[in-house]
Amino acid sequence: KPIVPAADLLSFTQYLRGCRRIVALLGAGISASSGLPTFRGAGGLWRSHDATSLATPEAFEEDPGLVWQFYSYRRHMALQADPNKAHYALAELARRNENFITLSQNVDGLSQRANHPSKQLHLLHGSLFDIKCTSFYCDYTRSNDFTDPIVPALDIPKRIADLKPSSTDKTGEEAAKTLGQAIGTNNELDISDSNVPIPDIKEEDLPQCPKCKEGLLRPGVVWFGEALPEKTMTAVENWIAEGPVDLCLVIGTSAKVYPAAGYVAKAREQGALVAVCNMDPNDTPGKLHEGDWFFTGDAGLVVPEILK
Ligand code: BJW
Repeated sequence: KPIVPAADLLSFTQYLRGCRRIVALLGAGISASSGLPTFRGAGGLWRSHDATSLATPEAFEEDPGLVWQFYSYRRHMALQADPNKAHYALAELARRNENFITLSQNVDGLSQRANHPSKQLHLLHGSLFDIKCTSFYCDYTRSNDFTDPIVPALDIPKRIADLKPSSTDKTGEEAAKTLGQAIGTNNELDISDSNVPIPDIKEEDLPQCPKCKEGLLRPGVVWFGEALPEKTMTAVENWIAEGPVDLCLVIGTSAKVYPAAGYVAKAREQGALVAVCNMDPNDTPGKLHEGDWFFTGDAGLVVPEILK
């Protein structure tokens, strides 16, 4: 059953047919349709922590064990999730039109797993499956590491389950008590639930740099206050500046984080009309202009319908 109002769908598809250069900005909402949590609003809490407060160098500095548990959980969830019809529709658009690029703020690998042509996919905030050294003096990185968990100490469900109820370790007793309630329908322990006690992890048990043998490893994502990958920014900015841009799709993002959100205004400067797809009708990238579109609803349903 179509969910987009017929008149909007008609005007959009007519315009789309005449478009040459198109850019899409993706946010966590597109992957919410695949069951992954967003950052802001409902679902933006991990245990009792605001997800954005964990995505900072300061949080890692203060408690690398906690931040690694957050990312280990997110890596696991992303690997369990499947790309949805919106990821596939965008990948298909990229195959049909070499003048279409996707700018993804997401780190979950779902666009790649939907076979989005990689030359047309720019990862603004890195990837959960890239790993790098935290040492200022070390340049160690590795990509596409899908090991889950990345080190045995981050196999939290197993560590908790291994703890005996008779243990004198307080974490063990508490864990054993809540274990029954915390195991979800897929028989997995949900460590995003703050009622499930998680152990402190010793720094030496966290992922260590094999090159410098001094630094801790960290996820290859872009945290607040960090620069986006320079090559990616240059490629995106050059592509937009070449102009004209006919259309900017803004899908499942609150468009509050810069420089990513700023690319919408840059596309507008090159003539683009903007089409937003979001569950929340208030989440627009600035004011909408005459001729723009707002498609309210689940990206997993709306995007395949408007790109059909
Ligand atoms: C659905 C749906 C469904 C739900 N269907 N829709 C200019 C002005 C002001 C501030 C700044 C500025 N320039 C820079 C800043 C500072 C800062 C910033 O932007 N702060 C703002 C918050 C004010 N930016 C930075 O720090 C950036 N770095 C930088 O600028 O560096 C400068 C520098 C230069 C040289 C040297 C050093 C520094 C870096 C930003 C990095 C952001 N990182 C994170 C974490 C990534 C890793 C990880 O995933 O853990 O990126 S934070 C988080 O926010 C994540 C996301 O990619 C990003 C955006 O969030 P997103 O995707 O929009 O998610 P939500 O949750 O906000 O929204 C979801 C939306 O989906 C909602 O609208 C829902 O309604 C909707 N939705 N279900 C459709 N089913």
